[in-house]
Amino acid sequence: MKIQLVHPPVYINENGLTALRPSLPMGLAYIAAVLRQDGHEVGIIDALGAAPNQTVKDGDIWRIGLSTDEVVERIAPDTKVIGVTSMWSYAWPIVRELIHKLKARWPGKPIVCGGEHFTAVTELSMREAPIDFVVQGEGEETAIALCRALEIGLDLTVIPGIVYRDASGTIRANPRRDRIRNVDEIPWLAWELFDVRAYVDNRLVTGIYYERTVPILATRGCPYRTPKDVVDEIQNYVEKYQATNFPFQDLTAILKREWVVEFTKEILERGLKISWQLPAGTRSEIIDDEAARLLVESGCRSINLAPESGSERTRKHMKKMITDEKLFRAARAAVRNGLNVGIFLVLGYPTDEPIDMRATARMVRKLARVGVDDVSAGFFFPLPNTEIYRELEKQGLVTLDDAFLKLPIYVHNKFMSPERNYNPHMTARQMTRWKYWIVANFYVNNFLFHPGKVFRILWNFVRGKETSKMESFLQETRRKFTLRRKSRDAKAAESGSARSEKTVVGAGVD
Ligand code: B12
Repeated sequence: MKIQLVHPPVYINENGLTALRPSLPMGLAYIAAVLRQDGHEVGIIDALGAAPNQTVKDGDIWRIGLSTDEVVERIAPDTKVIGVTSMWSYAWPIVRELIHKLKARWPGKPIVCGGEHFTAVTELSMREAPIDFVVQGEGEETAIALCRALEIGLDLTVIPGIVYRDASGTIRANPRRDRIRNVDEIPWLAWELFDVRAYVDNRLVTGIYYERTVPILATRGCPYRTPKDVVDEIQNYVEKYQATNFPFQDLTAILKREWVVEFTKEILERGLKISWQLPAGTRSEIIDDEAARLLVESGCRSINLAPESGSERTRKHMKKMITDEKLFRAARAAVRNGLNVGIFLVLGYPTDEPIDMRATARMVRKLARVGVDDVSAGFFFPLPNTEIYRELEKQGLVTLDDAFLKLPIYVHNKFMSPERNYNPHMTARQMTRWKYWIVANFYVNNFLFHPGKVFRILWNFVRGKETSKMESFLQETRRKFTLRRKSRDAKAAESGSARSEKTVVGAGVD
């Protein structure tokens, strides 16, 4: 059966302070692999990969990728099922628009949706868009079962993991499917159906930019793939695509020490000359001198620690188990062994008071002195279907509308705005001041205590290289600046030639 899988366009916040951008859709590439293996003909319409430089202003942010109309037009008429992925709820207004257009243009083709967004806010998605099926959670087994059922007309009520409309239009949810236990048996991703190069060349990658990049996933919730299987996959990309850099996409890729040791040894034994990174938060309990040394020897370049706050009280509210002692032990070991270390902070959690912000400022000063490289301070936003969301909902502070869903795209804005502030103890303006104060505390101390870093950053800026988030930020700023200048020049040239054409025409008339 012919199935068309769609990676929709997404929002991007060009005004944000960070270089955080969307990247390759791993979920869709996994689904493509299993459906192909099951005998289907799978086509991909990747709005981002097909037009990585196409940005259009939409309110105070931008859309990136093919337009929704362009996506709809690319659907092959003989397609039997359309699959749509969405990882982020903030992209819902675009995805919803796309689904409406898909249904209007291709009313007979069932639309199957999957990804973290659809799993988190299934009901709202089904209510607001003409979706036929949502696949909840891990999608491989459910997608196979559903597509088989659609192909030969089997009973849908027995397929775990799907939400659908019955004959009367009522939304029905079947029981959830168990997680895949033998994760090594999941086929590797079908990257050959995507333009991976387009992502890499346009810096649509996670982590620090080291060119030939392919993302990697080591876990599926709790189950870990065996280190051998992960390294086999890496080696395959090295041989097939001459890839050299592998950012892990797992929320916490390394939880188990033995896993890290075995993984790094496997890379070293095979003599793979690669770089790899842990862009999401890493459990600091794992990082001691020995672990950090193994990480560096096997090519790990950067890790991130996620204390989120310097205040023990706030961390307790967030249910963050990290202690200062473990955080600093990990930071020291990582820095000593030559890893690039970033720190993630969330500012303005509803319980945060000025005293907590001061504690965060104190913590980042100390981390800067230890030699940590970067700090990333985002404003707090509640995600739908989380505990804090339900608490705020009870207090009547949140409504599940577009403005709310779009909040995360603004977390790295230059300024906090009053309507996005969920903190009753500080105004948006105060929050903004705290952000700059905390970031300044970090970098001033960092540069004072490690003046060599200033020269490294400048030198890398000049030669267009990046080894830290600050350097990525500078390269990204330069890139934006050059793009803007080019588009200004092109517009000026266009209006110039239009003017001279007019003059020529005018001359003719004369
Ligand atoms: C890696 C990652 C990133 C990477 C980006 C990777 C990328 N490809 O673009 C980075 C670091 C850039 C990132 C950033 C952000 N992220 Co993020 N990220 C993740 C993370 C850790 C893993 C995603 C992943 O690749 N998973 C692996 C794949 C295989 O799983 P999957 O996508 O879920 O796919 C499976 C199923 O969903 C399903 N499926 C998926 N698609 C389809 C399609 C069909 C047709 C079917 C049938 C099934 C199906 O099958 C797949 C295989 O089992 C998730 C956490 C998580 N648990 O998923 C958060 C997560 C997706 N991120 C989240 C958020 C909020 C963000 C940010 C908005 C945070 C912020 N404000 O800074 C930013 C936005 C960045 C931006 N664009 O500006 C939230 C989204 C919640 C929501 N409802 O919106 C998540 C869920 C984490 C969380 N806190 O709960 N992120």
